[in-house]
Amino acid sequence: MMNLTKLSRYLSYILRHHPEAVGISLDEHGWANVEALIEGISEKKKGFDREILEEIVRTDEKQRYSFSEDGTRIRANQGHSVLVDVNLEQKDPPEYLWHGTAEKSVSSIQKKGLLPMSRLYVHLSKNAKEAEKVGARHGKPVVYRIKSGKMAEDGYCFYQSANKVWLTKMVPIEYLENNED
Ligand code: HQG
Repeated sequence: MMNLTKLSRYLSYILRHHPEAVGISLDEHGWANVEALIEGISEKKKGFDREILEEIVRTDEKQRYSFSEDGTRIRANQGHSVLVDVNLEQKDPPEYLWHGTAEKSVSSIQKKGLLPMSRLYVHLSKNAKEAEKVGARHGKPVVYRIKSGKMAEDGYCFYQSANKVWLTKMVPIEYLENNED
């Protein structure tokens, strides 16, 4: 039995960052050909097949992937470092969103605001609890509350991915609040 969580991570790595790792490419909208992907992965992970891929997509806890309607293509819904346009929906954000980071990034964030770093967008969470989990991936978590409603009023664009993750290009410092403020 293959470890689906590990495989899902590998799929993220391929579909968001390194399609060339399994000898495939993404089109401008982030789509990979399903057959080529399966062939590429199965060269490295014996026994990987369409059934397993479908199970990962169906059961992924954050619904990270989507198949095209005809099932011939697959893409990650968000999180890319590769420059692709996944047809994000532009949407008015709630008054507040949250961002979890690690303590070690705070001094830089206080100077420059939130930047996408290696990804195309800054990822935001819909509540503090979720943000804390995201931050803990990088070290001792620190949670910022973002004045997203005010940002939108001031003309900044917000997007929601197919799996409902809030994204924006950057968050200037004046829209950041944390507990120490
Ligand atoms: C930090 C996961 C220094 C930022 C999660 C973060 C998320 C700065 C790190 C999604 C900075 C980038 C994305 C600045 C931001 N100076 N550091 N000016 N601005 N940073 O992994 O948001 O499970 O690229 O705070 O749940 O942690 O993969 O972004 O700590 O939704 O689907 O730079 O990835 O989803 O790290 O995570 P990341 P993230 P998945």
